Amino acid sequence: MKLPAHTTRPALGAAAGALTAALVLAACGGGGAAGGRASGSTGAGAPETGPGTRVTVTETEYALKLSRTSLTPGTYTFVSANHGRITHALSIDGPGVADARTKNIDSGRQATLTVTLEKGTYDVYCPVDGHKQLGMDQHLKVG
Ligand SMILES: [Cu+2]
Repeated sequence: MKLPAHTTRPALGAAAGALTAALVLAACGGGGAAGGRASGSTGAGAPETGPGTRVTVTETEYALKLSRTSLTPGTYTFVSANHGRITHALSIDGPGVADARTKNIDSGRQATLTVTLEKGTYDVYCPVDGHKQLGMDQHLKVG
Protein backbone atom coordinates (compact mmCIF):
# COMPACT_ATOMS: atom_id res chain seq x y z
CA MET A 1 0.00 0.00 0.00
CA LYS A 2 2.84 2.38 0.80
CA LEU A 3 4.77 1.73 -2.40
CA PRO A 4 2.67 3.81 -4.79
CA ALA A 5 2.85 6.80 -2.48
CA HIS A 6 6.59 6.46 -2.29
CA THR A 7 7.00 6.44 -6.05
CA THR A 8 5.01 9.64 -6.42
CA ARG A 9 7.35 11.68 -4.25
CA PRO A 10 8.87 13.67 -7.11
CA ALA A 11 5.41 14.52 -8.37
CA LEU A 12 4.38 15.67 -4.91
CA GLY A 13 7.42 17.90 -4.77
CA ALA A 14 6.47 19.48 -8.06
CA ALA A 15 2.92 19.94 -6.85
CA ALA A 16 4.15 21.67 -3.71
CA GLY A 17 6.23 23.99 -5.85
CA ALA A 18 3.26 24.78 -8.03
CA LEU A 19 1.15 25.42 -4.97
CA THR A 20 3.73 27.84 -3.59
CA ALA A 21 3.79 29.65 -6.93
CA ALA A 22 0.02 29.80 -6.94
CA LEU A 23 -0.02 31.29 -3.46
CA VAL A 24 2.53 33.90 -4.44
CA LEU A 25 0.51 34.77 -7.53
CA ALA A 26 -2.64 34.97 -5.47
CA ALA A 27 -0.89 37.29 -3.05
CA CYS A 28 0.23 39.50 -5.92
CA GLY A 29 -3.16 39.56 -7.54
CA GLY A 30 -4.79 41.63 -4.88
CA GLY A 31 -7.92 40.24 -3.34
CA GLY A 32 -7.13 41.73 0.03
CA ALA A 33 -10.86 42.06 0.54
CA ALA A 34 -11.10 38.33 1.11
CA GLY A 35 -9.26 38.82 4.36
CA GLY A 36 -5.63 38.17 5.19
CA ARG A 37 -6.26 35.85 8.07
CA ALA A 38 -7.50 33.00 5.90
CA SER A 39 -4.17 32.49 4.20
CA GLY A 40 -2.48 31.37 7.40
CA SER A 41 -4.88 28.52 7.94
CA THR A 42 -4.00 26.53 4.84
CA GLY A 43 -1.01 24.93 6.55
CA ALA A 44 0.48 24.21 3.15
CA GLY A 45 3.98 24.83 4.41
CA ALA A 46 4.43 27.98 2.40
CA PRO A 47 6.75 30.24 4.38
CA GLU A 48 6.25 33.02 1.85
CA THR A 49 2.87 33.91 3.29
CA GLY A 50 4.25 33.99 6.81
CA PRO A 51 2.75 33.16 10.19
CA GLY A 52 3.34 36.50 11.83
CA THR A 53 1.23 39.51 12.55
CA ARG A 54 0.91 41.51 9.39
CA VAL A 55 2.49 44.88 8.91
CA THR A 56 1.93 46.61 5.61
CA VAL A 57 4.70 48.57 3.96
CA THR A 58 3.85 50.78 1.01
CA GLU A 59 6.77 51.66 -1.23
CA THR A 60 7.03 54.55 -3.65
CA GLU A 61 9.81 56.77 -5.03
CA TYR A 62 11.40 57.37 -2.63
CA ALA A 63 9.53 56.66 0.53
CA LEU A 64 8.41 53.82 2.76
CA LYS A 65 5.20 53.93 4.69
CA LEU A 66 4.62 51.42 7.48
CA SER A 67 1.15 50.65 8.78
CA ARG A 68 2.67 50.51 12.26
CA THR A 69 5.93 51.98 13.54
CA SER A 70 5.75 50.71 17.11
CA LEU A 71 5.53 47.00 17.88
CA THR A 72 5.92 44.54 20.71
CA PRO A 73 8.42 41.65 20.40
CA GLY A 74 7.21 38.76 18.29
CA THR A 75 6.98 37.37 14.81
CA TYR A 76 5.81 39.68 12.07
CA THR A 77 5.13 39.28 8.39
CA PHE A 78 5.85 42.45 6.50
CA VAL A 79 3.77 42.73 3.36
CA SER A 80 5.59 45.12 1.09
CA ALA A 81 3.58 46.57 -1.77
CA ASN A 82 5.35 48.46 -4.51
CA HIS A 83 3.12 51.37 -5.46
CA GLY A 84 5.95 53.05 -7.29
CA ARG A 85 6.94 52.95 -10.92
CA ILE A 86 10.32 51.29 -10.55
CA THR A 87 11.60 48.16 -8.83
CA HIS A 88 11.96 48.20 -5.07
CA ALA A 89 12.52 45.66 -2.31
CA LEU A 90 12.26 45.55 1.46
CA SER A 91 15.03 44.92 3.93
CA ILE A 92 15.03 44.84 7.73
CA ASP A 93 18.07 45.11 9.96
CA GLY A 94 18.33 45.15 13.73
CA PRO A 95 18.68 42.93 16.83
CA GLY A 96 18.66 39.28 15.69
CA VAL A 97 17.85 40.23 12.10
CA ALA A 98 20.77 40.81 9.75
CA ASP A 99 19.62 42.53 6.59
CA ALA A 100 16.75 40.15 5.89
CA ARG A 101 15.24 41.11 2.56
CA THR A 102 12.62 40.29 -0.01
CA LYS A 103 13.44 39.61 -3.60
CA ASN A 104 13.15 42.58 -5.92
CA ILE A 105 9.54 43.72 -6.22
CA ASP A 106 8.40 45.02 -9.60
CA SER A 107 6.02 47.95 -9.88
CA GLY A 108 2.53 46.91 -8.84
CA ARG A 109 3.67 43.74 -7.09
CA GLN A 110 4.15 42.79 -3.49
CA ALA A 111 6.31 40.45 -1.45
CA THR A 112 6.40 39.31 2.14
CA LEU A 113 9.17 39.06 4.70
CA THR A 114 8.70 37.26 8.01
CA VAL A 115 11.03 38.10 10.86
CA THR A 116 11.11 37.68 14.62
CA LEU A 117 11.67 41.00 16.32
CA GLU A 118 13.22 41.57 19.72
CA LYS A 119 13.32 44.69 21.84
CA GLY A 120 15.17 47.43 20.06
CA THR A 121 15.16 49.65 17.03
CA TYR A 122 15.06 48.22 13.54
CA ASP A 123 15.98 49.79 10.29
CA VAL A 124 13.38 49.16 7.57
CA TYR A 125 14.66 50.20 4.17
CA CYS A 126 14.79 49.56 0.46
CA PRO A 127 18.02 47.75 -0.44
CA VAL A 128 17.94 48.72 -4.10
CA ASP A 129 20.96 50.88 -4.99
CA GLY A 130 20.78 54.32 -3.47
CA HIS A 131 17.12 54.18 -2.49
CA LYS A 132 17.81 54.15 1.23
CA GLN A 133 19.77 57.37 0.91
CA LEU A 134 16.98 58.88 -1.17
CA GLY A 135 14.52 58.42 1.67
CA MET A 136 13.33 54.83 1.65
CA ASP A 137 14.34 54.36 5.24
CA GLN A 138 12.22 54.08 8.38
CA HIS A 139 12.93 53.21 11.97
CA LEU A 140 10.74 50.75 13.75
CA LYS A 141 10.60 50.62 17.54
CA VAL A 142 10.03 47.33 19.28
CA GLY A 143 9.59 47.36 23.02
CU1 LIG B 1 13.53 51.24 -3.74
